[in-house]
Amino acid sequence: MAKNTKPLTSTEEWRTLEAHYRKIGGAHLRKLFAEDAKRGERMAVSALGIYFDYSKHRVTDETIRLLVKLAEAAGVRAAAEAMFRGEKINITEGRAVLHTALRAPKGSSILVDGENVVPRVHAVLDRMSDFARKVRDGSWVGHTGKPIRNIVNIGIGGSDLGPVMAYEALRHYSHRGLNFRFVSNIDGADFAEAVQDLNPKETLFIVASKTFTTLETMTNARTARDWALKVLKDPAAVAKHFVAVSTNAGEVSRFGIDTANMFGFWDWVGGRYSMFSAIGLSTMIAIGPDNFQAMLAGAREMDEHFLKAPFERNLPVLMGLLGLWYNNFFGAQTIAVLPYAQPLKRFPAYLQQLTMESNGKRVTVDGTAIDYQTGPVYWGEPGTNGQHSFYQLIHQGTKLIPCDFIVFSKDPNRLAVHHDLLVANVFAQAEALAFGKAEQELRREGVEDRLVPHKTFAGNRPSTTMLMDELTPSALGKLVALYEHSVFTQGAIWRVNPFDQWGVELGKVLAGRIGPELESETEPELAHDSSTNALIRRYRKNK
Ligand code: G6Q
Repeated sequence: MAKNTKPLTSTEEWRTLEAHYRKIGGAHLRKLFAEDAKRGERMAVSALGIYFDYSKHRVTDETIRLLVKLAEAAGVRAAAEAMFRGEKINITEGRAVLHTALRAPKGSSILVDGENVVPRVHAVLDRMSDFARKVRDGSWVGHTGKPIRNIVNIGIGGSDLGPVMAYEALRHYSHRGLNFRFVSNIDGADFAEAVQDLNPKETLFIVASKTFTTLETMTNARTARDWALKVLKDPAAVAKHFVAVSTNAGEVSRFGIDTANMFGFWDWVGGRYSMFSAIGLSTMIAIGPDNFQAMLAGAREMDEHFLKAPFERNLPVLMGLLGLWYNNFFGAQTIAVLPYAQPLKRFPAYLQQLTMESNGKRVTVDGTAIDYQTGPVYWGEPGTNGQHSFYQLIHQGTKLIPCDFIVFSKDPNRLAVHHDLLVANVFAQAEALAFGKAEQELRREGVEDRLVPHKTFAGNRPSTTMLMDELTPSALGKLVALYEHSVFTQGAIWRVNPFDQWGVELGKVLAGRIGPELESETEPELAHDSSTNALIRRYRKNK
């Protein structure tokens, strides 16, 4: 990463953007569109089958030029190259960051500590494919000889959110004879509900955990083993009903899973960047090895685009810069991700981890406290559902919420009536947000005076519309890599390390202390604050 001597907000590029914001920050999209009849076509980039329309953003050509200069000055290109090369850019954990190697083509070479990791990636992919085929065609049978019909993925965080999201997104491509369930929460309700209608003789558990020590996952895995053995009786059944995805062979075999049924990955794959590794085993079983390869190929195309395309036509860079523009200059606190595609219903949740765990940081890579805003809050729900819920605030509330609309031209279900209406709605929302409805228009329509303020839409609410062809495995790969690299772009400019997550540790440590205090038979001596002490006492009394 480029050595930065000046604080970010004192750099010439930042200062110029501040001045530019003062000049154009208040400009209305109505005016920007009125002044330039071609704006809607000009401010759109078409790449890799994604039509990325950013014309409804509060930017001019000059804004984009200045933002691109900021990215260049921040050394985004060199930083990306260093990541792709396998340099140990995750310096707080001393690790390379190589989720891109997971989709590198056979025959290429990426060195970590002098060793080419690409053959290892493909060796695991081959083993996964072999296993997935056997489960899919019924030749992998359970302990009693019955084929597997249910796959339960047990994992949490990065070992859950990607797999669930991808399964839901690509359900159309999934093996319809197999049921997929995902268990993550330590709350026993999650496991109990997931298996309540399943037969252990036909059920395969994938225990997905990089460390194989995560409290939630190991607790759920042990409960799953007890649940299965209650019916299957013989401990040898574990080998047929449990497989592991992990980097920790020792813990896997201690659990009783044959390491022949373990699919590995490596410390240079971060949890939230791991859905294309063996963590995607459930995805591969669902959609089949060929579709999984197509998903990897889609992500790879986006990797190449990110590395090569000029910044003003580079989708991840543009997306990152637009987010930064509102976050740092307009003071926007959140970004709404609104897929007009029901299969992407878990995409916002997946993105929350990707974006917020990555860039929710308060110090720079070298440990200096930051005095500007870093990662915004991401949230969202699929359209059109959100329209009947929270869109009111986006249209008429007091907060500025840039929106990412994601929509596809084709509907694999071929329910044309539905699809036209779905698409009409997303286009309408972006239009309404940008242009609103002015007072004069309402008066012309004869709206009563007292209602005019309530019915006015100020507009000037920014959004990106991403129009893609169809939600295929390849399209999903592109979309995920698009957001991954946009997070990277922002992280490089904000000078943070997007690849660690120390902020999740403190709570784990404190829970480890409180757990025994809740369980203990005798009254424990409590040394927390008075609020926590009172809560513990009340719970102990009532449980
Ligand atoms: C992601 C985080 C975190 C992690 C989970 C599960 O980047 O590291 O969400 O994925 O805590 O960890 P294990 O896979 O080790 O169980």
